[in-house]
Amino acid sequence: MMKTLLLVDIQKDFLPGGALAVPQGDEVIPVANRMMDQFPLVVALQDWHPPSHKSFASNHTGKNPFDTINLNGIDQILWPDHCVQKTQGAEYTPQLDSHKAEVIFRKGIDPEIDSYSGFYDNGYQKSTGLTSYLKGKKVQEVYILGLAGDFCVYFTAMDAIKEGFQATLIMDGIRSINPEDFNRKVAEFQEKGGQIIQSSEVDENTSSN
Ligand code: VGL
Ligand code: ZN
Repeated sequence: MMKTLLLVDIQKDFLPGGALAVPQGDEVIPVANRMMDQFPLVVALQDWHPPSHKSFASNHTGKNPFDTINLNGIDQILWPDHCVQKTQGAEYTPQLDSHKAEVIFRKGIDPEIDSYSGFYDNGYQKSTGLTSYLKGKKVQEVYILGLAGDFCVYFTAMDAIKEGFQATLIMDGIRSINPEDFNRKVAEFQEKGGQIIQSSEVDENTSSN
């Protein structure tokens, strides 16, 4: 019955003024802060790249951000340098009550492969340990919000279903790089059994914990 709130990458680089700013990304912060008090367990994800990460356009001569390449057999969008370990951009914004997260799972550490999902890298080679952690806590339901909807939120949500959790997107707590792409991905998520909800509806659904 245990429910978990999963906060995806609410880091400075994904917020206005950041290196990979998601439009209106800051609007998820008050939703996240409100939701944290409604859940018995809060887990946060943190995009955490070394400077040499091969998802960065700057590490490929002649390539620009948003070009795509084949990286070790996987299609890879090249990004501006973002969420570099130990830099300000990788930090949670102080407006986020991130101290309420019980644990932080970091991803994107291996320079050879990107990791949009909080559960696995994009090649499904390595687990982050998130499934084991949640199953060890008898979590069955995962509620997800954060940034960016069309990348890390979507991949985390799809993997949550694959890993056997009941998964719900808190829609007003999500902003996307490309909102139209996100809408298509939400439809796919729902086809796989995922649920969508607004934060205002969460109270009645989780208070039984
Ligand atoms: C993300 C692109 C690259 C995300 C992370 O958090 O959605 N997107 N790295
Ligand atoms: Zn990244």
